[in-house]
Amino acid sequence: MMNPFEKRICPYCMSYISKKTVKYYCECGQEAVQAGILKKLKCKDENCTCHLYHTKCAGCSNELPAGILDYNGYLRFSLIGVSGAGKSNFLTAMIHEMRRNSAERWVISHMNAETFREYSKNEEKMFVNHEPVPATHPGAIIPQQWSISDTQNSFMGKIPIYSLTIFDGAGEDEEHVAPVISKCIQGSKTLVILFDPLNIRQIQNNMNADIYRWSMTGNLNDHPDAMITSLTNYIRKCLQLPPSQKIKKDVAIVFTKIDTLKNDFENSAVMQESPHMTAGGFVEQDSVEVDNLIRNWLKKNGQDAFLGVINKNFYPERVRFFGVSSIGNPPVAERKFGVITPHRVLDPLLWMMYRENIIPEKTKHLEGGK
Ligand SMILES: Nc1nc2c(ncn2[C@@H]2O[C@H](COP(=O)(O)OP(=O)(O)OP(=O)(O)O)[C@@H](O)[C@H]2O)c(=O)[nH]1
Ligand SMILES: [Mg+2]
Ligand SMILES: [Zn+2]
Ligand SMILES: [Zn+2]
Repeated sequence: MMNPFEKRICPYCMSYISKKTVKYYCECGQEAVQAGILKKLKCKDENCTCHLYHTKCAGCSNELPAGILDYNGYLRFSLIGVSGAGKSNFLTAMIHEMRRNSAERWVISHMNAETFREYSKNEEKMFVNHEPVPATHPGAIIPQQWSISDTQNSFMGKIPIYSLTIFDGAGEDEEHVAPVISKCIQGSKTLVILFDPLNIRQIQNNMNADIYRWSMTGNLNDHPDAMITSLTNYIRKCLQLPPSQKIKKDVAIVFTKIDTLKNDFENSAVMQESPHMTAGGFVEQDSVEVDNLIRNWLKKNGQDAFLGVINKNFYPERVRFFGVSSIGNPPVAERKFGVITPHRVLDPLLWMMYRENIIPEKTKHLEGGK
């Protein structure tokens, strides 16, 4: 459950918001004020008949999602990674999977029209046209805002609702520190760093050339440890942290496109279906197994330096490695996907929910048993 002292922040300008600081507006454009003992909202115009009010942030004047001050918890994360790492396809597949699972327990809903517009455009590309989501325009960071309701856990008739704010920018944006991105990174509870394993040259050499080409949009970034160093330097600049201090955030390091690594991971846990949703919580044991498999895979491929950079910059107990595939299978042609079966795309989000005590720890369901 949520910490009652947790501060809420505006998803647009990241300033703190509370019932006292937000501004209320009437549908007609006039300011609205709270009146009477019940603090009911009333338009300043006595004759107004709108009776429809909006809440705006006093800092940036953006309209705040309805009910944002009453949610039980807040999850906020930024997707970070070079251009072509797979951020936007991952985000689309993640929300798609959450919506698909919604019937069971968690109901995910958009909090504003912009979020739904952006998501449905990308979802159509991916799941209807079977094409990758287009590259994100530099400078165009619009936070996506979703709410997650826990329908099986009502307390005195009230269903807990959590807000989920996600920032997905363009990889190019991570080269210069712009105020908007600094704020997103500062305001994130978790940093989700996406890493495309195809950037390791050894992998390229052992892979079908077509699949490699169809899965890559950016240039080969041959020094993953240097790339991760640049990313951490960038995060530090955004947080105004000196190099001597570790970054105090949870970090999910997500290996994307693992559909191309079936020969490497064979039947190990990374390639098995995610057990968390079925178990109704977070199967820590499975997640640790996947984390180990990916770390060992990095070592086997000569990337000890990558792990070194992670250890140097983050707190080890706050780091978790994940392996996902947004499409489940390699592309079938240039800019063309076949059947789409997202693989383990909810694992990082479920880890965050577990860290926030929103979902419990579970043990793996045994074959055939309950
Ligand atoms: N094989 C495979 N390829 C993928 C997968 N996800 C993305 N790709 C490929 O990677 C390319 C880049 O993915 P994006 O999601 O656009 O990457 P991004 O990180 O959002 O890139 P920018 O918006 O430019 O920063 C896509 O066009 C696909 O060709 C995946 O799960 N498997
Ligand atoms: Mg993108
Ligand atoms: Zn604001
Ligand atoms: Zn009015």
